[in-house]
Order: sequence, then structure tokens, then C-alpha cells
Amino acid sequence: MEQTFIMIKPDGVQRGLIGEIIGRFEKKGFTLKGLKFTTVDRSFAEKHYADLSAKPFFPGLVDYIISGPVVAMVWAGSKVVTTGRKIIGATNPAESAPGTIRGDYAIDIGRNVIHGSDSVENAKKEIALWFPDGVTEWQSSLHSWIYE
Ligand code: RTP
Repeated sequence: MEQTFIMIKPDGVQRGLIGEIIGRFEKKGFTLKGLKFTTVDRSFAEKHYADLSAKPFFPGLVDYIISGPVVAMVWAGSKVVTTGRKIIGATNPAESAPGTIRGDYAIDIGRNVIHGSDSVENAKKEIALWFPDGVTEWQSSLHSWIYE
């Protein structure tokens, strides 16, 4: 099964959205494979967002991510990378559809509550970075009620 890396950013944690966000992925039918409540330091955040290091918003983005605890997760399921991005909504909450996490809970692009991998390849890299010891391999007993 495909896997994706999802992170509830510090604003999502501070605003009490952990349960709401996990609930949306659970209720969709995806399977939780890894979960860590943690803070990260500057060099780790810079590694996670290395692709954006040339962007003008990069220093502010790193400050934001290290400003408080985050919830790092691995979710598994069919097409979980693209579907996860749909559940999250567009990067800029002003353009995120109502019903998406960012559409429902965020206003500012620099406080957009959640991160989700944008490709299967990046998901693999992010999972390796955040969960170097691997994830928990198990299969939900609901599997046959979710997949044909
Ligand atoms: P993410 O990686 O957090 O899931 O977001 P994304 O793929 O939807 O967007 P990306 O382009 O990778 O940007 C990463 C995060 O940087 C912040 N950002 N700020 N001020 C700005 O113009 C700006 N653009 C992006 C956002 O927090 C975005 O999620």
C-alpha cells in the first residue's frame, strides 16, 4: 500500500486540531502506520524543506516549523498521497475549498496547519527522514470493508 507523510504543524497543535485532523484521515479509511509528537530543531526543519531553501519565505517557514511541537505521521492506503493532498486542500488557505482541512481551519499561507507529501517519491524521502527506525506494520481489520 502507498504511504504518505503528514505533519500537523505547530499552529494546528496549538489550536487543538490534532483530533480533528487525525479523525479525517481515519474516517476516510486510511491506516495509521506511524505517529510521533515532537519538536524539531533548525537543521532538521531545513532538511525537511531543503527543496524550498532558495525561496524568500524559507527562513520564516523554518522559524514556524520549529516554534512548537508537531505531530508527524505516516498514513497508508490506495492513492493516499494525492487523496491526502485533496483532504488537506490548496497550499494557500484563501484558495482551499471548504471541506478541506486548510479550507475549514486556516486563513494565512504561513499558518496553514498541516503538511502532506506531494509525490510518492517525496513521501518515501520524508518518511525515511522522520521515521528512520521504520513504521508499524499492521493491517486494520476493516480492510475488506474499505477495499474491494
Ligand atoms: P507543505 O509542503 O507544507 O505541505 O505545503 P505545500 O506542498 O502545499 O507547499 P510548498 O510550496 O511546499 O510550501 C511549503 C510551505 O511553505 C509555506 N509557504 N509560504 N509565504 C509564502 O508565499 C509561502 N509559500 C509557501 C506554507 O506553509 C507551505 O505549506
